[in-house]
Amino acid sequence: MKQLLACVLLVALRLQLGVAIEPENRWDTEPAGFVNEQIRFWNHGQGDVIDISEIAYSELGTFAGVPRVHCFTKDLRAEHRYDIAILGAPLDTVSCLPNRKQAEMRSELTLLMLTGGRPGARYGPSGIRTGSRRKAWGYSVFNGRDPLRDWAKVVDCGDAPMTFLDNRAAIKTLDQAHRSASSRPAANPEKSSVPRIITLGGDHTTTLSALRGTHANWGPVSVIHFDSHIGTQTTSAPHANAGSKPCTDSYVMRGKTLGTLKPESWKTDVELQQLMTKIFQPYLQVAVSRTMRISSYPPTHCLNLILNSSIHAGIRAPLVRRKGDMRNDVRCGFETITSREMDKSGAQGIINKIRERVQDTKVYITVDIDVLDPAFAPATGTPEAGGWSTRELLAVIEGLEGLQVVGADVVEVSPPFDNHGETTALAAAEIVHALLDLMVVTPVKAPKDNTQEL
Ligand SMILES: [Mn+2]
Repeated sequence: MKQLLACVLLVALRLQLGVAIEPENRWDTEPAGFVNEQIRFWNHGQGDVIDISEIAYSELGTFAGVPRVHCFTKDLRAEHRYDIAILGAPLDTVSCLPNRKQAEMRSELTLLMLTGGRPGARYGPSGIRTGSRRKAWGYSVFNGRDPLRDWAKVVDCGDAPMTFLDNRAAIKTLDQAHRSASSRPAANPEKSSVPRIITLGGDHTTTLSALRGTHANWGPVSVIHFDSHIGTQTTSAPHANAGSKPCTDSYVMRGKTLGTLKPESWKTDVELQQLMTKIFQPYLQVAVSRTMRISSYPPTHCLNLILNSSIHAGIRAPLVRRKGDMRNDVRCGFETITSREMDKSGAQGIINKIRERVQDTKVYITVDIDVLDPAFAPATGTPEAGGWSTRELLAVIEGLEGLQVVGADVVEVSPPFDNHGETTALAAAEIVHALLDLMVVTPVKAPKDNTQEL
């Protein structure tokens, strides 16, 4: 009761002396960004001119309000340099093969189909940016860091120009966009030699381009793959019998879907063949030697962009083949953590398992938003009930601090299916922010060989 009285008295006193309270006393530490601007507005008097020259939150909607930079220009002057870039990949390839006959045709379109259930991932980049409006500043209560006020220059490249009329052209332009955005000197050469990219999908096809771009600068990587689907099933006849499901799953994880095409079918599409040759040839030798060591699986099936130390986490979607899918998955270099392991070992157990798997290799983290339960991420192409909460996933990601993260993405966000509270967009933005934090806290330098041409 005494405390209540004291509070009332204090409030009354403050109201009376309101004008005497210095604005700077409102804050313990230096306010920043949005807060600064708010103070500017609060403090203005009649006739004052408000300085709007440094207003940050009224810009066009880049991710977390970071500067927009033209990342596809050949102009490499300082203003076009950065350390970490957000790159939108607005693509969804929704068609699935309706019958066996078409499956047997193995058109290249088969290879690039991802989102089987709900289209709309092409709006993912703008949706995630919208969800990031309140991420412009702020120190984490968990680790005390703010990745946007640290050493790294973080920028938003906008979206790669991806046509929805031709998947091959779309992927090619995304390849180019990744190459361009990541093949320039970084802004802080003492910390990082070339920029690292966080891609906003787009469906999971977009990960292939990102992995190609990552490989070009960093070599093969361990992939930490958060998803409800394993994504390594073959795009062959079985999926003609199983509805849209396998289409959903057979995205081009580490080039695997392309890799499972029979060589003779490559010849049906010269352009695709050239594309594959061009892309895969430089690191075939690495891939073959690794593949040969891990299994007798034909090297043509595993043209690794990734290392045999990759791992899925959050898996729960049904398999097409009772045992064959997982057998194939192991051959492709993956270990699997199912969604229910969260109940048994908790976030820390999962963190330990991932760390044990990837060791000190360079890692690429790909987050399919459907790793979350549809309660936390309803807006996605292929929702699977029984997933992790947003908090659980964020805890796992944050637990990966210290790993050498050289690339990342958040894919399969389909804003047309989000709710009014933008639940999925908020979760996705938070995840991107967490990935960004991992990159900032652990700078990684590219091998010298890969930056000579810059
Ligand atoms: Mn998925």
